[in-house]
Amino acid sequence: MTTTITITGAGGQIGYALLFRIAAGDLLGPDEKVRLRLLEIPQGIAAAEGAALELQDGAFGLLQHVEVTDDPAVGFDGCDLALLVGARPRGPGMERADLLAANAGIFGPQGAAIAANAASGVRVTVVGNPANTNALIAAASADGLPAERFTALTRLDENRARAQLALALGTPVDTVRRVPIWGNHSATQFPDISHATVGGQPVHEALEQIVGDVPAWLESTFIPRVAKRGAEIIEVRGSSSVASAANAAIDHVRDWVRGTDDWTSAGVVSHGEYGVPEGLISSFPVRSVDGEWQIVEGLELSEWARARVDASVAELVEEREAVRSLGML
Ligand code: NAX
Repeated sequence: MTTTITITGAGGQIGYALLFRIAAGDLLGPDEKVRLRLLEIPQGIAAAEGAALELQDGAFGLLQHVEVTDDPAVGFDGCDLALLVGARPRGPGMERADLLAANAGIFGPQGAAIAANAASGVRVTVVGNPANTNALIAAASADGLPAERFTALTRLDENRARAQLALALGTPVDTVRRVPIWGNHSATQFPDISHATVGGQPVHEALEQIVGDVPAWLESTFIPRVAKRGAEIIEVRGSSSVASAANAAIDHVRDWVRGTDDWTSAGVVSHGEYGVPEGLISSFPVRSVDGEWQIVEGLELSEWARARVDASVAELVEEREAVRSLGML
């Protein structure tokens, strides 16, 4: 079998990190051949073509074909998996409404091109920011495709949260489980440890031994650290998160296709779960079963957690309203 994978913004930083991992089999395993379509805007074509030359030089056994294009109809032709990475960054002096409008102008037409050209079972993952609302716009423009096929990446936030807990607890990261992100991929996101475990023990109990006042630690240290990690990386590295973002995108798509054995986080369409308004693409605790994300239902949220979820969801509602008022939804 060969899977066709389209990466938009393939000439950019995250695109560059993604391409080689996908070609090496990190996304779909060592037996699945891949065909890559690199979709760019004209200014990014040369960088994508350069990456395509390097892909040739990697002599990857699984890589069947690479195509570079600035035509969405060609880029999404027959596509099984789409990673929408290319987006309009916030420029100096740019208002939030301008940013939302500029991205609606990208993700609307891309959603339509996916519906018109991709394989009927296409699965779409939006990485480009504002990821949740961009996914919402793409889904709304994709006539005939269920909104469930459009997701936003919040796995990097979850990976960051699990890593911070592992550091605090002095334990390997794979022993820390069930740390969902709720809401928007933004500073309002809520990394939730209420149901988290470490080596099977509640994280809350384990943390108490180390930090004492857990609620205070969550408010003053953990949540801001996770939410502002992107800014910390920029400050230390002098450039935004790239390899960790590509890694999270690979985790997300791999789990979506192959399934999960526990909860993870993804921005998926709400059907009203946990009171999140229907149609929003919000991050939830999810499982992947038979190739579909399922929201983990029935979790108790404390009053404090509820307020955190509500604040982030309110931001998603505002973003949707802003795009609607521009007539772009
Ligand atoms: P770069 O600026 O390096 O690359 C973006 C690429 O997208 C450029 O090559 C540009 O030419 C291309 N592009 C722009 N508009 C396009 C369009 N309409 N069609 C196709 N390609 C287009 O950014 P990079 O560091 O790769 O980041 C990409 C996006 O990921 C940004 O929006 C960034 O904010 C977002 N991120 C999202 C994360 C998440 O967890 N959801 C984390 C990492 C990252 O911040």
